[in-house]
Amino acid sequence: MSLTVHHLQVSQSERLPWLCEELDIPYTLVLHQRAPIFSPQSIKDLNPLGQAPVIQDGSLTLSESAACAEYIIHVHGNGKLALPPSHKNYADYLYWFHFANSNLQPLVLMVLQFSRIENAGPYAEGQLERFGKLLAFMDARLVDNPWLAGDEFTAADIMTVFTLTTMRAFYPFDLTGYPAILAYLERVVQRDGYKKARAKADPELGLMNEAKPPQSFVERLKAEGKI
Ligand SMILES: N[C@@H](CCC(=O)N[C@@H](CS)C(=O)NCC(=O)O)C(=O)O
Repeated sequence: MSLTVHHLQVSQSERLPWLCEELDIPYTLVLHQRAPIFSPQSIKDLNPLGQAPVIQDGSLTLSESAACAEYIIHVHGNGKLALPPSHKNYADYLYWFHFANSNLQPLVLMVLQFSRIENAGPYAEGQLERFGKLLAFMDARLVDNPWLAGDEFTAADIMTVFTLTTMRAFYPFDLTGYPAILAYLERVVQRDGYKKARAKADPELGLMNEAKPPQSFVERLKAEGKI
């Protein structure tokens, strides 16, 4: 079977080309441009929810980046970048792999929506406070661990990094107060797999690992006269 990864540029589907580069497996990368903010018809034709990523493998079409990542790892990657139940860090691996899309990314999306509402109220303030706690929690984890699951780089890192980098073009949070996260991102952007994936998937984007947030995606569209 031959694997095709459909990547919506400037989006969390960047995880999958990065995974394929790290696994060093053959795949075809199809790039889709936002139109101008949401998915183009080409993604809607593949996924009724119109969300990326989408992968295709023979007759299979699959979405949800965590599901796609597990599929690619186990069907094409010989289990590499996932930790097995026998590994001492198995539970850490599971925790951080799921934390990315079950906690961190939904919370960022929530605080992004609240940031657009004036005087959003105590619930919004509570969520913003929780977001700060969550970053501090990740920072503490990364003080003594080079990678989220422990000593080894795993798919838990691939699931997480988008929210700390490219997502900041949508919700501009500053990482100045989180030195261990910044040191972690420095390790990430030094990886060949990350650099190769960025060059193929989003060549016009910087690495976005600095403390200050990158240029806003919406501001860029405005400057280009697209919205
Ligand atoms: N939980 C899903 C989220 C997918 C998702 O929301 N993708 C965004 C990209 S960041 C998207 O397709 N946005 C375009 C749109 O909704 O039209 C996953 O991890 O795959």
